[in-house]
Amino acid sequence: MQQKPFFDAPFPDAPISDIDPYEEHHLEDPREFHETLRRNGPLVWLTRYGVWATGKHREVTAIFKNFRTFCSSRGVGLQDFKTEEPWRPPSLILEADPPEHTRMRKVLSSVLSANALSALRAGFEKEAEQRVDRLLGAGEFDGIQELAVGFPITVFPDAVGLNRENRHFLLDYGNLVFNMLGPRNEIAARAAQRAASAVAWIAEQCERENLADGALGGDIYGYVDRGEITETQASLLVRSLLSAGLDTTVIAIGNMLRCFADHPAQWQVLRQDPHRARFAFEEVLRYASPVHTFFRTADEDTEVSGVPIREGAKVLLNIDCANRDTDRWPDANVFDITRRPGGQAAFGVGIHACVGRHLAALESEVLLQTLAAKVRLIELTGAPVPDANNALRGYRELPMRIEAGE
Ligand code: 4MI
Repeated sequence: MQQKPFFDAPFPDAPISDIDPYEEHHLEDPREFHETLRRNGPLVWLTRYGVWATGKHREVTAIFKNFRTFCSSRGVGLQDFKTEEPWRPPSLILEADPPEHTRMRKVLSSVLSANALSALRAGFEKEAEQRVDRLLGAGEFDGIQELAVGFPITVFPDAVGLNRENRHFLLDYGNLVFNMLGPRNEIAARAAQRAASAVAWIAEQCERENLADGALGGDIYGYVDRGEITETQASLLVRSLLSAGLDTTVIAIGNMLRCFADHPAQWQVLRQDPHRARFAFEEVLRYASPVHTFFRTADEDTEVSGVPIREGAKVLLNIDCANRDTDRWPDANVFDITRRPGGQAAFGVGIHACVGRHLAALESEVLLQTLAAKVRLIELTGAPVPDANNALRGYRELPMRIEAGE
């Protein structure tokens, strides 16, 4: 048998653990890893990977906010871009620090502002209504295929301005992007195999001539015409939309369906007052965070909550554990859409906090409101099948049915 790697603790008496959070069973059910993080907190050294890890809300938030010391330009996965070659040209926004990050962020945040997106709502509503109406007569169906994938895979590429062919490549590519944030394990290898044709296809879709006018992709190229970014930068920013925009919302919607199937009383609370959809979505993100892990890299010697951290150290930020931190929310393990889940970390915190969050919220909110208006009951009809991913936590299958009701 292959010897497991072992990275010595960086100082005597450092809290250490040999748990491997990237084993498939931990990715599918993180409770044991979360327990390890809590027991050893606030930071624990993972001997299998030679990285620090935290799942405390306070430390996760503090490290996200301290973007100068804990940089993103050395990669936000397990790999250090300073010492290892990234698998693709780094993202100009996710894997960048100020001042370069700031310029790119400005472009995407105006293209993706709540205001710029409001014109999309009516089209999203129409698509959601047709889909829900069809499923009301369908009996048992797979909530992942029919809703979590089916809805965003139509509205999102339309919003970006992609043509209609080969859209399934978007899922394969996103799956690869997120799996490559972890170790080069079996899961990453399978993702790479599946995405073999998707990588070149994505690069092609990012070119100006393949993007419809009057959609988000074209809006990004508008900044080239005004001399604010180069053509190459524009294509990489479109790549960021395509990397981040689909798998995340697919997982979020799947997790949302599971939350409400498991908590029928909360479904009734929402149906009484569909305007709660926006808060409900935030609570889903807190309770079942789609992105479980991002890293930062210490770009200088520093310390966090008394723990010394050396330059070059990677820190694993376990977002879904932080979002269940009972020091932050005494009833963190209760799914309650009436809470104000302010401070939940699923979109990240600080300068890198999700720039596409208004689009994600619009998609989820429209689907949720449509369901709330037409559906009395969301019910699982079989066991959900978890989808092990090195950075995302969600389901591959969600057998379910929905019941019509005013
Ligand atoms: C939040 S996930 C994510 C964000 C940005 C990118 C990929 C994933 C990118 O490629 O810029």
